[in-house]
Amino acid sequence: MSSLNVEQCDGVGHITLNRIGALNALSREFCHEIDVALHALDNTESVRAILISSALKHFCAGADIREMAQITAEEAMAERFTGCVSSLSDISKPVVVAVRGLAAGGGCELVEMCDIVVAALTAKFCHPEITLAAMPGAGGTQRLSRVVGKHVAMDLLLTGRALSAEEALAAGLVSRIVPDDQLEDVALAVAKLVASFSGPVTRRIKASVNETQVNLAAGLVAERDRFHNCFNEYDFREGVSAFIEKRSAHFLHR
Ligand code: CO8
Repeated sequence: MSSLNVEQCDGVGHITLNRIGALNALSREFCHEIDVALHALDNTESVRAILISSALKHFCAGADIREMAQITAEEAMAERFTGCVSSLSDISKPVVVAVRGLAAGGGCELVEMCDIVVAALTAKFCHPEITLAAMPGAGGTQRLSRVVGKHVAMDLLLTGRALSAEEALAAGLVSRIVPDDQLEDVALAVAKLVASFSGPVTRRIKASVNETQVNLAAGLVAERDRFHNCFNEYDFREGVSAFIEKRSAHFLHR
């Protein structure tokens, strides 16, 4: 079965994440597949809005920790590895995301790159990178802080705690909350509504809103460099090993 399903309907290009067995963890291969699908839809004239959802119980468990355990610091730097879909924030068309279950780490960064966030009532949002002695590398420190403000962002990033859908709505990370059994229908209806409006204008609105993100590009580069430094550290190797071995991490603070 494919790990990605792409459909088109009424001006909406719909990508369904379906990497079974790893909760949509963002391996390099999976990220590449998503990147290719996103660009194909961005370049398809009949598509005026994109919807991303998950076929699994969780939206996305973040970067693929098993894969990252194999990557050296040199490889991470050379590849500009972020453990995340890199091109989502460059997509010119509006992107709606439907979040069910957990959006964790790189999965939460994907949500932060989208434009309208529809969450199931039981959805949760977190940045647990700190529990691995890691940090966001694809915009988590940058976009999250701009959306929810410094103090909520620091709480999430430094403690790893999850926000409920209601807390995420109050903090501005989520656009709207719907009952779990209505998630896909409502998110698709939102995407179809956006797609029913003038494509050039919705793209201009998106570009204009994104221009409010002052200094985002420089912040993303600085964050990525700091993220790559994690790969050189003992605690990071211990953190990812502990996850894989299903045990608590014992950090030495170096
Ligand atoms: N990568 C690889 N495999 C994963 C991941 C992941 N991120 N998350 C879950 N899996 C695997 C599990 O190992 C498990 O595999 P198996 O059945 O073979 O043991 C399978 O998916 C199902 O997972 P669980 O049994 O744990 O499912 P639960 O419903 O009990 O729990 C959770 C779901 C809460 C999502 C739990 O799986 C979890 O905590 N996952 C890790 C979440 C996380 O820490 N994400 C952040 C990753 S780091 C990141 O995204 C940003 C980049 C930071 C870089 C550095 C990090 C190393």
